[in-house]
Formats: sequence, structure tokens, C-alpha cells
Amino acid sequence: MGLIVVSNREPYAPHSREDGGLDWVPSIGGLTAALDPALQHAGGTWIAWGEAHPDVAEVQLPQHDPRYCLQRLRLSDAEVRDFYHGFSNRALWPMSHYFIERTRYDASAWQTYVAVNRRFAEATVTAYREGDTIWVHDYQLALVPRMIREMLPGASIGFFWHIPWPSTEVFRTLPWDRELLDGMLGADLIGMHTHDYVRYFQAACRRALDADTDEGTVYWQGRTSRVVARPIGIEVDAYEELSSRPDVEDEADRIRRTVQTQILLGVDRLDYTKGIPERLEAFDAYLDRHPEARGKVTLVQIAVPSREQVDSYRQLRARVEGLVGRINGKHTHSGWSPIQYIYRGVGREELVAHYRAADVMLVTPLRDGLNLVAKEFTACSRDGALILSRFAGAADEMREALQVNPYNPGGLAEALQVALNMPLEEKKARLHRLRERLHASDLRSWADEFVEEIRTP
Ligand code: GDG
Repeated sequence: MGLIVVSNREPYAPHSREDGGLDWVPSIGGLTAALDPALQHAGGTWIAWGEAHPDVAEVQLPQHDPRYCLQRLRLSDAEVRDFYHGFSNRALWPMSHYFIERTRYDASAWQTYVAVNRRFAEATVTAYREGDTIWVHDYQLALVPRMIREMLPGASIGFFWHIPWPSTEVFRTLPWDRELLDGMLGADLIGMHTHDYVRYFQAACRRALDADTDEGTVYWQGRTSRVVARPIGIEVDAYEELSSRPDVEDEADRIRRTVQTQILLGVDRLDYTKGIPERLEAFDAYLDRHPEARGKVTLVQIAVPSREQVDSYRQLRARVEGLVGRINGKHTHSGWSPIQYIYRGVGREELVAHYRAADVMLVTPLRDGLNLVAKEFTACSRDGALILSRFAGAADEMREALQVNPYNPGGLAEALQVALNMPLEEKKARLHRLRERLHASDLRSWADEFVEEIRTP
């Protein structure tokens, strides 16, 4: 009895070597970082879109110690445009994050979304063996559970929605609200990160489908789907170990020596949901209010390029870079600049060294399904402080973080002042309590327990 994971993004992407071979390099992103260890543990099949080198249909992964088979779907340019950039990232992503004004509800993009979901479902049914457990992931593939169910009525199917589930008034702006819900309800078990998302999802089922619901259950067309809040965890032990490795400690020291001041850190995909401009403006306000902090604190912002084909992401990049220039231009003096802006992904060791070097971690999304960066920093930091948006799903579990409203620059600037001056003992005590909870529910247990729950009716 194996596991079949189905997701849009693949866990490793092929990079050409000089000798003509391919290196399979881990993809950057929350979902794949979470599921690769889970599937390495369970063994089975991962079905995903093969973006680069689409001619490679199948590969055993990880490259040097194969544990599972990656089956890669080849999508045409038109499919990528309409299914991925068009419907997933211009309709479902902004809608779920409450950015209705950024949505584009395009009927032909929707048709392609349906068609591509069907291709993923068909590939899953082909890979399926009696007794397998199927786990479908995220908003790009919401129709897949129903499509598989029609072909395999008896299969155990789970679905996890990794992004926020919005309140019903927002969800109802989607012209295909009924179809999307019906698609998800093909699963036996539907997981989300918070209880609020679960409540909103059930409310949507009642309102749009007129389905019956009770505690954690939706009844629809003679079937029952359980809906549960299961916030994802991280590989805490691995992060703890990596962050105290001598070479990573050295790298953290090097970062501290280079920056020479206290370090505020931001690490995000460059996405309008992550609140990067608002964070930069709050830092500007902080420096205005606290002239004594000039020359003593630096914001290091790692912005990982993302979805550059979508207009609003290109505009965001221009806005962020404009702000960095303006704020640096305004405050720079005697060799100190307030913001160091890194526009690229960094390696995992370098990322962890930054977590380790930071005095204050700024995780201030305007809306976020959960946010793994907040948890990773908590696992890696020795005595840093975490500032966390109340609109990140992780805020439910991370009460000891300094919680802020990212829409309020004054409040964020105040939290910066508190964090930068927090007594060492208090920072350590907060981290300790947060870390205990990370251990109690880590990535392995999240994945194992979810798979177990799919299997247990
Ligand atoms: C979606 C939901 C939910 C980032 N920069 C680098 C790098 N990363 C890694 C982090 C972390 C992951 O990417 C980002 O995860 P997040 O959770 O912050 O955000 P999304 O990518 O938007 O993920 C989110 C998640 O799914 C899981 O359910 O939490 O709400 O939006 O693991 O470490 N990794 C490396 N270099 C970087 O520069 N190596």
C-alpha cells in the first residue's frame, strides 16, 4: 500500500550539467519542502508538472538515494498560461488571500483549469494500485479529488488546501464556486491550516451548495467528507541541527560582521500577499521616530523571485525596489544603509545562517495560509525575537510571537522597538515555548497522521 502525492509543483527541478546530464535540485517553496521528506519516508509516487526538461517523463528521487518515483506531466504553453498563471494565480490565489480587486475571472482560463485537473486525475488513476492512499495538494488541483472519485469510487483520497480559505462573502465572488467545492468534496478528508478556514469552508458548502454540515463534516450527494484543521509542521530536528553546525555558525558570524549592526530579517517569495512594501514603510517610519537607531539596525530582506510572468508580480518588484531605493536614499549615512535587499533565492545553509544571525525576524504577511518561515526561524534562532502578522495562519499556534497588524505601520514600528529592546531572558523564554510546540507537532507527524487519517474512515 503506497502513497500517491499529487501537486502542481515538483519537489526537485532538473538543471543541466556541463557533461550533459541532469542534476535534480530541490524546489524552493513551502509545500514541496514539506512533502518530500514525507514521501521519502513512505515511498510511492509523486505526480507533478514537469516544468523544465518536459521530455523527462519519470525519475527516481532523490537523485543519489532514490526513495520514490516522480511522474512528470508535460503541459503545453497554452495550458501553463491559462491553468497556472491564468486561473490558479490570477483567480484563486488573489481571491483566497482577500485581494478581490486583483482577480481575473476568465471563463476560458477556467475551462483550461478543468482540463488540466482532469489530466492530473487521469495520471493518478493510471498510477493507482488497489489499497494506495492518494493525497492531492492545493488550490491548483481542487477538482482532482472529484475526478478521481468518479473513476475510483472506493479509493482513499485526501486533499490539503495550503492557502487561506476566505470568508464566504469573498469566496462567493468566484463564478465557479459550486464546481470548486464539489471538486474538493470528492475527497474523504480535507485539511486546512486553521479552524477559521475550516469554519469558512463549511459555511461556503452550506451557502453555495446547500449542503448539510456538522462538527468537522460536510454531507454532499450521499457522501461524507471530513474537514479538519491540521497546521503543517517543519523538520525541527533537521533545522536545529543545521543551525548549530560549525560551518553554518561561521556563516552567521560572517553575516553579522558584514552587516555590523543589529539585524532585522525578512524572507519571502516576492508576492503581494507577503506585505513587503508595508514592512519597508514601517521600517522607514521606525527610523523617522527613532533617529538614535540609525546606524544601529539594518533590515536584510531576501526576496525570492516568483511568478514573474504575472503583471502584478512585476509591478510589485518595481514597487519594492523603488521603496528600497527611496528609503536607503533618505537614511543612508557614513557607510550605513538601512536596507540590504537580496533579490534571489539562497541555498538552505545560507538561509539558516541568516535565521541564526538575525536579531528580529519579520514575518508580516497581509494574509498567509500558514507561513513556514516563522517556524523555521523559531527552530534556528538562539535568542532572536519573532514579529508575526495576525493574518498568518501560524499566528494561531504561535502566541508567544509579537503579533502585529501589518496594515498598521505605526503598530509595526512599535513592535520593532519592543523586539529590538526585549531582554535576553524573555526572548529565550518565548523561543523555548514556541519550540516546544514545534517539536510536539513536526513535519513527520503532520504528514504521517494526515495519511493515517485519510485511511481511517
Ligand atoms: C504555501 C502557503 C504555507 C524561502 N526563501 C528561500 C527558501 N524559502 C523556503 C522557506 C520555506 C518556504 O520556502 C516558504 O514557505 P511559506 O510557508 O513561507 O510560503 P509559500 O511558499 O507561500 O507556501 C503558505 C505553505 O504553502 C505550506 O502549507 O505555509 O502559507 O502560501 O520553507 O524556507 N528556501 C531556500 N532559499 C530561499 O531563498 N532554500
